[in-house]
Amino acid sequence: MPSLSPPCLRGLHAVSLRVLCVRLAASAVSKPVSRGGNILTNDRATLRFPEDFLWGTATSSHQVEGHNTNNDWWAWEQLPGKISDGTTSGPTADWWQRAEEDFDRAAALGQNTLRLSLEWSRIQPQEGEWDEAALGRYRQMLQGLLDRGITPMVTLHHFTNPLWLAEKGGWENPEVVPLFDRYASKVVEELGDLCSLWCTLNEPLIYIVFGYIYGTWPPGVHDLLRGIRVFRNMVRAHARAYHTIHRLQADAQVSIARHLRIFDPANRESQADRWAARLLEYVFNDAFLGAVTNGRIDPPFGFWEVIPQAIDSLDYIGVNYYSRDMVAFDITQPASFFARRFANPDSEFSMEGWGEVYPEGLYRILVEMSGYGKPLYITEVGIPDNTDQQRPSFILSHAAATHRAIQEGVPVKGFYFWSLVDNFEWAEGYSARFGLIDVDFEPQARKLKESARLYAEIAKANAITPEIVEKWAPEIIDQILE
Ligand code: IFM
Repeated sequence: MPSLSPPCLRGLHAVSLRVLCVRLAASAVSKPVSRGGNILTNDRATLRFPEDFLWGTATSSHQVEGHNTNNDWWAWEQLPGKISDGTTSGPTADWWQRAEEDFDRAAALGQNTLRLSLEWSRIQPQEGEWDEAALGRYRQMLQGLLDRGITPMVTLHHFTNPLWLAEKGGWENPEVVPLFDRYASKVVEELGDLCSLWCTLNEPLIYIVFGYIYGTWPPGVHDLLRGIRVFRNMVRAHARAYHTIHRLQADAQVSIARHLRIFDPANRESQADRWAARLLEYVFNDAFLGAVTNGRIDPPFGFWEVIPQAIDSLDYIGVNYYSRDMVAFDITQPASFFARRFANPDSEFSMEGWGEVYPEGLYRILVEMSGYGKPLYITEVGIPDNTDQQRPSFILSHAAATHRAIQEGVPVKGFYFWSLVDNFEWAEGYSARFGLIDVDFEPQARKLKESARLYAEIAKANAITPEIVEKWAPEIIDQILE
């Protein structure tokens, strides 16, 4: 698709230049200035993080609140065959009643931030109708976090839509732009005194790919053109809400939590594989970020259309990082942008079907994203691990990758592990557990996993010490500590 090259490469040259500067700066100084540092203990370096670094966890309303019956996901779950393990979200972690109990646990674990999302369908159960009690409950939750010394980060849209919105076409309908703006402004008017870190949208490309291309999430569509419509409306909705939030709150920090993946060519010698990997990287990682930074919607999402409101509409970049895909060119897969994706067979894997464990990828993404010249928050990083065997070394290796980026001058401000508690994992139901805290959903019983204790040691020390690594994952000490 040669028509892609000119605009996407133009955007990239500016970013790549800044990435190069970060790398040159890192190689020119032996020690970083006033950021995290290295201190030698027992012949191994302790990796210290910047003083005001945020350590926390991320969640989303539908995955933890329970009984969100008024949204499109609830309706979808009730359809036979939609959830792989046959479950429905049901009460999930019951945060609508008992979030504060888990906030206590987060605070005891040394976490000083928590990312949660608001459920639009609770706040606005019908078009034009606000539920003051629901807003009151969110007030209570946010105040509860602040009372525990936990800084909230609030996401406005994390995959679920009120039924009334879904019925009028959801994100395909351009009306969603003013509707989302109204919702955002109501939230900031009501809750803005309790929070200044905002994510308008969570993982827009994941939402589009699963809902409109694979069709495994609501609305269950297989239609790239309809997905493109959603992309454009999401850019517009984000841009408009960005300005509204800033009008209402001078010190707001507003962004999007972007799921960013590494796409590496299966065969680096193959020009076709390199091209296919680059194309996926552009479509999945870069196009949306390009639109909300330079305001331009490029092919295949639009024809170099400029949306002035979208220009420079990110105050920071929210990075959700999970894994990498190896990419081989495949002429038979035009609908997948001529790409066949698979996990690197020579690597460590997480649970079947969830791909490779690749901490280097987080470092690479952070360096790449630093090219946008904005602060970065790792708004999610996590692993499905039902036995908690891999999670401790995963946390250590990904925190170390973050430290490495900070050492090189990348302005990473916080690390939100996905997730605080086990919760409803969308089309996988309860078959994939991501929590630091084990939840037995029937009696609503909690049990700290070992990885929660490890994460607490890092958060409380604001560092990765040799003792921590020796205790929790000695097998990777040589990889992460000098
Ligand atoms: O559970 C999801 C979350 O809702 C969005 N990011 C990825 C997580 C794990 O799949």
